[in-house]
Amino acid sequence: MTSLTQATSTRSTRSISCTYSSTAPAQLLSADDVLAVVDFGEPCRDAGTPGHYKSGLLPLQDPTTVEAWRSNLPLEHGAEGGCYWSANDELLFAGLYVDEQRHPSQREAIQRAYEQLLGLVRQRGYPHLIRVWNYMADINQGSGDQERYRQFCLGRFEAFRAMGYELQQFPSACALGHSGGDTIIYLLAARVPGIHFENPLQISAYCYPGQYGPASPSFARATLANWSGGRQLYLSGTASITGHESRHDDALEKQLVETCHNIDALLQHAGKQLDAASPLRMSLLKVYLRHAGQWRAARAVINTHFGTDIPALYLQADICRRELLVEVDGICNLD
Ligand code: 3EB
Repeated sequence: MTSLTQATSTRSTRSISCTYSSTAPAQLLSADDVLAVVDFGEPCRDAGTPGHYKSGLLPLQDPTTVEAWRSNLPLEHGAEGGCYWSANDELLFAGLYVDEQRHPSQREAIQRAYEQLLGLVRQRGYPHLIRVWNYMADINQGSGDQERYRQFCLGRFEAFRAMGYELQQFPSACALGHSGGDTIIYLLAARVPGIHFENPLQISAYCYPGQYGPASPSFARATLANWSGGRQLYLSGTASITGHESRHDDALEKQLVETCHNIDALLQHAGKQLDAASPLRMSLLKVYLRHAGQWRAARAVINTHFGTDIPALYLQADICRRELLVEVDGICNLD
């Protein structure tokens, strides 16, 4: 079994790569090839350093694990319009902490935050979104359409609309609940468009019926980026949903098997569309669990399904639908 983390000295052979690491964020960020570090300690709060994102999620296996994003191309970093960014010739990684207290409502806070991020990516010349990560406190708090996840979806949708993005341009994404602090939104954007994919077993999220909230979630099931150093497929958070309905309420193993089945279907579909010479295989996995105590049970299912060679990070996080216990995302490096 390969170890979860890799040595600090691993230089990327790609214009972007992601590995799990146990090296301290400050040390990682001092290297000239590091685009960004996503830190999983709590709380979610502005670290004051471009490229260092404190997500507020809790790693369940090794508390020191961070996500290290590297590039083999020259990098530039900056802060503007309330956003941090790091970029090379092909792509831009940006993040924004949202202090909801400074806005009349959560919905407006999220809409403004998305408008700032979308404004930044355009202004810097990377208007095409590939992947967005959204982590917020108390994601399931509030009832009916007032639930925080649903209000988040509304704010995000309004921003995409205001900024002129079509449904077909929505990127892959995930939206999860953390243990406390601000909302963080970070993203990967490109100079040229990616290719977005839907899952044949699921209704497109942006077409979910009104029972799930006042605005459908704005994301694609996966996005392919065609970097100079090789193609990458970014998977959205995938859960135990078929059609638009959650399956296997409150049964972890069954939900996870359904989730793996959804990922298989998505990879097969994308592979066929891309005329891939061999079946697409996951290169990196992230497993979000509502209940920390279930991570070993989850790992057993993941290992059976994907084998033990793919680095997998287990995190405690609340899933956006209350009945869901687990969600999985990841990256597939194609060539
Ligand atoms: C789902 O399939 C499960 O709102 O950005 C997965 C990925 C989910 C992204 C989002 C939500 C989001 O609907 C939840």
